[in-house]
Amino acid sequence: MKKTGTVICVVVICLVAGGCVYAAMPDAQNVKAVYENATVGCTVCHAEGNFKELNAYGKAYNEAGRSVDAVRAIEGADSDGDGSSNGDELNAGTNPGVAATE
Ligand SMILES: [Ca+2]
Repeated sequence: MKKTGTVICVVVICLVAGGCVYAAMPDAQNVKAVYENATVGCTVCHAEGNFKELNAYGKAYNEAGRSVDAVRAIEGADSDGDGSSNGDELNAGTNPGVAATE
């Protein structure tokens, strides 16, 4: 019984994580088109641990139109309010949607 629960848990985690990656692929590619060296995972746009919720960068990107032009349009903004622009953060490999990242 315990093994069945573990298998179900692993399948659910893979579906959730894979679903995020699959659903966000065009968005990740849009960011990579502008910031080739950016580390682009789910949490660039989504809240940590709650992929149904967008963080500040994700909301700005969404409102700007979810495109390569949207990435460029918000690169000078500081969505998470940590003093570094979204573009500088993506170049540096930090998360533009979470102020606590370095
Ligand atoms: Ca910032």
